Amino acid sequence: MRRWTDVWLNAGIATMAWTGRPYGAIEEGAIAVADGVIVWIGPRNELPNIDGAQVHDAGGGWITPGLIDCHTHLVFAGDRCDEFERRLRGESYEEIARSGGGIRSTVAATRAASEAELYAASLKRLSTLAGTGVTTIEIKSGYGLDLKSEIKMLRVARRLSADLGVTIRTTFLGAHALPPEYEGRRNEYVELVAGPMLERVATEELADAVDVFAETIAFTPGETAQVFEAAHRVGLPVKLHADQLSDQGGAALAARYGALSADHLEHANEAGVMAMADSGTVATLLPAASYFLREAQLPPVDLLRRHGVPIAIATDCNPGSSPALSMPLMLNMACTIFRLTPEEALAGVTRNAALALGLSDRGTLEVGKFADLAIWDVRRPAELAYWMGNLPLCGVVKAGVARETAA
Ligand code: DI6
Ligand code: FE
Repeated sequence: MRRWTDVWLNAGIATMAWTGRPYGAIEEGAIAVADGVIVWIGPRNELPNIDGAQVHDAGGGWITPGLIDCHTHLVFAGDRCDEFERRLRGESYEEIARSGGGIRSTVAATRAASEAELYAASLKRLSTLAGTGVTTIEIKSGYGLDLKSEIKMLRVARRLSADLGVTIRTTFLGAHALPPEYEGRRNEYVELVAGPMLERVATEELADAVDVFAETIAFTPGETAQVFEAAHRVGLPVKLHADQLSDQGGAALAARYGALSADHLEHANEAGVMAMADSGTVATLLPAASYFLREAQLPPVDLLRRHGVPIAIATDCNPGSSPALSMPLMLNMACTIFRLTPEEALAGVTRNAALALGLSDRGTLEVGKFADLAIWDVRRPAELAYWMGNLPLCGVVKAGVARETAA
């Protein structure tokens, strides 16, 4: 038998695995780890001899899988607090976007920032988010919108993973908005994204997936398909910002290309949801964006449940529609605004978030998976979705190694 290096004891364990029990829970559990991977998990009173292993006392709370934020735009320069104030005075998100603000104003700031400045600003946000129990995060490009600046963003995202004990998956989102210099020349920009930009990103292995913002203020279904075809040619899976502000048939489009996830989905229709169920596409819901934009239309949670589409929950961390940096707050919002159960919400930031990133080595606590753990000072798992602005986190373990936490 492989030597166990570490054992965690004295906690309930929400494994989030399919065991038939709520949360896949083990009331008084133990987890043994070797080489960063879980080698034994079960009730403490069945734990074999642990001689030689370092024993960690989890303090009588609950252990969950390390949280996974599967949709962020965390690398950007500047902020859009001024637009927040404009919206409070009555302007809409779309009006601000059409008047040259919105994504374009972050593009100007991000292009102007040096790689070092962009890294420093992003590192601060990442360490805040990581300090809320996050061990894996996806980061999209999409505020560069020219070859040089998109590459700069993706390089910063890749480099960020080094110090903080967080796995970073990167997504190329060149088709986030039409850059101002391409006004009136949409085709040329889409060809640039689907051609030279994507080729460079693929050659330098800077992205793990490709995303498009399909929306009236962004890209059409036809343009989206063009980028998706190109992504498949270079062997990258796709994701889609789908049906956020209007029904663009985005859910069905994502499904047609076997997308890992379709995200937002407030205005998705039932045919699209059914297509997602068939293609195994995850629905990533972003409650903080709904909240921050005061979007009245809620995503079709009942349809997603009825058709068995896995639901993930993410921050959508970005300066325009979701300046969110706390995963436990997302759990609360997913329940309060979208009416998910606390168990569904927790599955959304663990098991289903891993699916949305195409990762089968994490997201649940089972033998063979990475020992990415979050340790919480709570009496039962539903409490994780209950508190607002309180962070009952007492430890994070990344691949078997205890990580410094802000908590
Ligand atoms: N949908 C969003 O919610 C973000 N991007 C997107 O495609 C918003 C990005 C921004 O406003 O800066
Ligand atoms: Fe987004």
